[in-house]
Amino acid sequence: MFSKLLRAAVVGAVTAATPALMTSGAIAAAADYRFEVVSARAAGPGKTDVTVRLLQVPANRPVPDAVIFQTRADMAPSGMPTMTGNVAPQPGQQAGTYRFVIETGMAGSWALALAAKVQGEAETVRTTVTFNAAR
Ligand SMILES: [Cu+2]
Repeated sequence: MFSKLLRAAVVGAVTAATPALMTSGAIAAAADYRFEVVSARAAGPGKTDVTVRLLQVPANRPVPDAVIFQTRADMAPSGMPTMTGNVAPQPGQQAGTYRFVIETGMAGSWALALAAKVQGEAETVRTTVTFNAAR
């Protein structure tokens, strides 16, 4: 009951914010999903080990087995959008978590943009999260 109400509230907010989608009759299912940072730890010189969780927001449920097919790390949050770092996928530790070792050659705030396919969802899920690199 509660999750149904929550879902209705979220869908309402999404359609209100995206009138173009309303006219086409589509519901932005991808907006039901979000990546969030679980941890960002130094992993040797110039590297950061970043774990994110993919959540199905209305149910607040982790989503396993998503296929992350696009990644980009850059220092846009620090005013350096052209400074990028290589992103190497690693095995996640828990279902619904996804892990990367990112070449962060400079300390500061970094952005990690992710594009993923979720089983049963036609739309691509895209999220940009930020994390801090110690070095
Ligand atoms: Cu930089």
